[in-house]
Amino acid sequence: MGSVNSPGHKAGAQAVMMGLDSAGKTTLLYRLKGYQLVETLPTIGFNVEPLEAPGHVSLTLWDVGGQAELRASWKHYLEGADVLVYVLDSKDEARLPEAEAELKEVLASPGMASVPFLVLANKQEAPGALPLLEIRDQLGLERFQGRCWELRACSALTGEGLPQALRSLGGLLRPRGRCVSW
Ligand SMILES: Nc1nc2c(ncn2[C@@H]2O[C@H](COP(=O)(O)OP(=O)(O)OP(=O)(O)O)[C@@H](O)[C@H]2O)c(=O)[nH]1
Ligand SMILES: [Mg+2]
Repeated sequence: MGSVNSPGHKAGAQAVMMGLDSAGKTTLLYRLKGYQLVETLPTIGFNVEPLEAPGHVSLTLWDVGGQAELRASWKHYLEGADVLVYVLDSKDEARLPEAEAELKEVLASPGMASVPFLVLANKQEAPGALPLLEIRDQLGLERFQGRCWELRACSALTGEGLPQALRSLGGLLRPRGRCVSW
């Protein structure tokens, strides 16, 4: 059973968004809601919003704070998750190994073996952002061949790639058909 403040408690499709601090999760959440760009503060705890994905897919998107000291609580949000959204800062190459290690740990958590995941390479408009191919290789995403996952490029700042990200999210939540990775 989930706690009151976790996806396990809610009805409908539950999407849980994680990633290192400053990856752009909260900015993404509010951009996906169609809000004006807002100045964010590091998230302590979580933000949550209902969303509609294409194909009449209603979901609840949980945006969980990513600072190192908060990551021990991530497991509580995974309970009841139907899809994981993992956000990366594409211009933070130095912390890509840390992001990869955290993703690996999340995917190895109890109950996550059959949960599909969407990796969003955010901040793609920023100078020096790593291209998608390089991110795929550095994260070693190819080794997840038995799972359902997708990798998308986006920018929460410009809005580029967000409709595609939402479409991917809806697709991953539909009953399993073919899994397209990217
Ligand atoms: N250049 C650029 N900056 C972005 C983008 N998305 C977010 N940012 C900036 O990145 C910083 C961190 O964004 P947040 O949305 O607060 O990051 P977060 O992942 O929610 O961080 P935590 O809550 O600490 O886990 C802010 O200054 C945002 O304006 C983007 O697509 N491009
Ligand atoms: Mg945040």
